[in-house]
Amino acid sequence: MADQYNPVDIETKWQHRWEASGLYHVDDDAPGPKHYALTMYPYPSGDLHIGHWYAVAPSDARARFMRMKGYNVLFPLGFDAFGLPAENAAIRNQIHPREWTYANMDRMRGQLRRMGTMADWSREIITCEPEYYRWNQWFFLRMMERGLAYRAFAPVDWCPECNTTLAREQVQGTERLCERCETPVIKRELNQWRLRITDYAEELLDFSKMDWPERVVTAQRNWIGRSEGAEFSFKVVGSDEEFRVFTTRPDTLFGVTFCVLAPEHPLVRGATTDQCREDVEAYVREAERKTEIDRLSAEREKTGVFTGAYAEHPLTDRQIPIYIADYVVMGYGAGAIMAVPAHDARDFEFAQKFGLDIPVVIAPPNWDGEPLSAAYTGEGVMVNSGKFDGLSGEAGIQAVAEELERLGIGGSSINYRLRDWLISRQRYWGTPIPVVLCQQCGPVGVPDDQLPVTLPDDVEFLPTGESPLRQHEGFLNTICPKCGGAAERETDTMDTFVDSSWYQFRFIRPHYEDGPFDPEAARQWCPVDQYTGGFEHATMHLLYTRFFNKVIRDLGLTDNDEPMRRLFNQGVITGFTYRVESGPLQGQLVPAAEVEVEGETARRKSDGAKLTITAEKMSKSKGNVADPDDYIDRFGADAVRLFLMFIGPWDQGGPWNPQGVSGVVRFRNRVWNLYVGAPAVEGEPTPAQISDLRRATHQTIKKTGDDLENFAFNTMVAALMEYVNTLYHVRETPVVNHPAWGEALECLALMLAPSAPHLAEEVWELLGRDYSVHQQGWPAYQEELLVEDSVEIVIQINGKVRDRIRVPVGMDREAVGAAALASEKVKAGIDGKTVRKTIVVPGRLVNLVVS
Ligand code: ANZ
Ligand code: ZN
Repeated sequence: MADQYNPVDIETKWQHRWEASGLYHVDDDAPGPKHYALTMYPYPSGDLHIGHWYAVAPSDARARFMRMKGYNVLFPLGFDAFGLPAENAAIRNQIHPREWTYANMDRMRGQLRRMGTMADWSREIITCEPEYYRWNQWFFLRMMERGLAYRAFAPVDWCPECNTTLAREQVQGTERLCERCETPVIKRELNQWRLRITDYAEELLDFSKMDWPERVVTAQRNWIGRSEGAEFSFKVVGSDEEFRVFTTRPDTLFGVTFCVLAPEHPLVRGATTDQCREDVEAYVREAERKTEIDRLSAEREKTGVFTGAYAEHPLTDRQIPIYIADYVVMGYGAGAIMAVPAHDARDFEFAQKFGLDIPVVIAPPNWDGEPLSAAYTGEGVMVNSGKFDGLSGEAGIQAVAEELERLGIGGSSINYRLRDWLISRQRYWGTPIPVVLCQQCGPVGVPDDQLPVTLPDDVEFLPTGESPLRQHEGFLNTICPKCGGAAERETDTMDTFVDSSWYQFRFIRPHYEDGPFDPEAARQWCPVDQYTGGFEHATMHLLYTRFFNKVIRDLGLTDNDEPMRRLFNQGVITGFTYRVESGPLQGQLVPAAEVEVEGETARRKSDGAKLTITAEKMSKSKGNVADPDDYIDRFGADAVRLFLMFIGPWDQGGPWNPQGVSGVVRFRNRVWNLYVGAPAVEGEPTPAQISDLRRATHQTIKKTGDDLENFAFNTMVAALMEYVNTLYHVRETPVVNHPAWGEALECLALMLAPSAPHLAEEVWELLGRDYSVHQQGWPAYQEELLVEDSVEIVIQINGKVRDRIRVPVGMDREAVGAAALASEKVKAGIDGKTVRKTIVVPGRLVNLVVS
């Protein structure tokens, strides 16, 4: 056997050669149909962790496969370089966010190179570069011109002690305390920018032009949350005020016994009577502190207070008490409801608690006129509803909506759960919103020729949480582009999700200067053919990017309706977590380094205590984090790539098993040994030996190709392993003297190229072939070679298995029976007795009845 495979040297050697020869440079005009493969770019947190590897390595393998299939493949990488962690690091470690971010990117770029990706680094994008974010600003201005970007008051989480806004992740626990000083967080209204994604709500519900996982489509559909119903106004008794409500059940209008305003509703202050004011104000303050998720939860006990005011029922002359309650939220519908306790569970609970009437207006089947013990939300006939009695379902809903329209107070309406996208962040490390706030002119967009509005470097990082831009006089003070008077710049920056909403266009020409992207080149490459990334982005990034694409289309810059034709969501890598199984320390975490595993059981090294094993999300505190660098130093990138693909179906993820890696390392070494030292075998192979090998080769080509096509990386690796086992048997036979053996070794190298690119390149060279294996086509299989020409037959004597033999496919029953009787093991099994009966199941089994 030759020297050992040295992955680190071999991988470094090829990485240098690939780079020097520009192997992965993508030429727009190269032959072959275009294929744009994109994986969600990483946030430069400092280290490429195993989750990044799990996202990138299989995507890279798939892109490589497509390249071998003859496509001109674009597979770019870049960095999501703005964001809060950089700013926090700045406050904590007195290092500028820029410095921190660039150092991290350097390190991660190095790690990505070590992975052996086919990324074309000349297309890299870095979102914190002015040449990138100026185009965020440009898009913002185009949206502002079209009314798609607007400023309105919106609540933010605010710490009254630190005097600052807090990001969601800085608000802790259900208590909602400030991360820094543990003061209860309150809501505060700030004037903030939003993008009008709701203008596209209806079109965003059309998923017909893309092939995305059903799970993502469902999540987006629910997030957009389309409801059909009616919207109309109630008049407040004894005043000119009115308020609107949205309902999905106008057919229940006669069952309204109270109305509820959201505590934030603008009418609350005016409508509340003096007797009720104190209670109402206290309730409003309390509601401010709760999250919307809490408030809408069906399980929470309903609370509320009476405002002292009444509304006029539009169809009867009843006067209806107006309450405020936190289960009604301001951002949905009209921020107020008509409450129908008999037919809405939340209203039912509220009415019971406050002693309000619960009249039935939709008769449940077989209803006897008795009061209800719970809300009836099903179908039924309208009752107690005047001239509408007897109608049901859609007809009732229609009829009441038409009546509201006739009265001129409302009508049918469609409501979406989707809200406009709030992009203002009171942060430094982001894209400055390109707006000047002028006392005279209001908010004025910065003219295009003054872009980019550059983020100044010389700012002070104080832990105030307020953007350091507010303290930067040079940035803050400016002149109004419209009237020339003194004015201030907007100091909020944009949500970093803006950056990734259109990045696929920018990758194509990352340094293009005449616009956000080169429209000609984009026409050629877009849409993205295959996008990969995590499911957690289903309702944020994956919705924002669709919205941006539609805006870009409406600006005339692309013809595509959707940004990404296909999407695949990879799963999550978990880590084995060990805890003491019993005794006084039961449940205590034990770091993996202190664990000894034997088969299925784990024990603590120090005292042999038995441990339970679970697979959990990796985290430092659980001691179950796998550090990819460490594994690459020891085993090389190919082994880690192969192992990640082998773990299980890619969309399901699974536990990182340190022992599993060594299995893959063994496989890799076995592959290499096939190329460096075959023992000489004398003689001529039989035709059967040759055709068996060729069949195995061509079946494996088909299997691995199909699997790569379908993202079934785990079964692809398994098929390669099985094939290598076959080759180890074959190399003991004279087939090694036949061209079929050469074909096998060549095809194996090609089949390994997507998943283990360094190993494949190395063995390709050992075969004496010209550089590079990555410029070869994917091997073609021959259909006629796939067919099995023999089958395995099980031979039983009196129902017990005695032997297995191979016979030619299609052999007749008699001949199969005779072949069975010729087996030495069968002869021994019969042992002189008489064969009474021979049962042959063609292609499967022979049973001999013997006595
Ligand atoms: C009266 C009614 C009667 C309702 C009935 C339901 C059943 P979806 O389907 O999710 O759109 N609603 C409206 N605005 C609200 C708000 N801002 N906060 C909380 N709840 C609100 O839900 C629409 C229903 O949710 C509306 O229809 C309204 O209650 C409530 F038998 O109106 B319904
Ligand atoms: Zn002005």
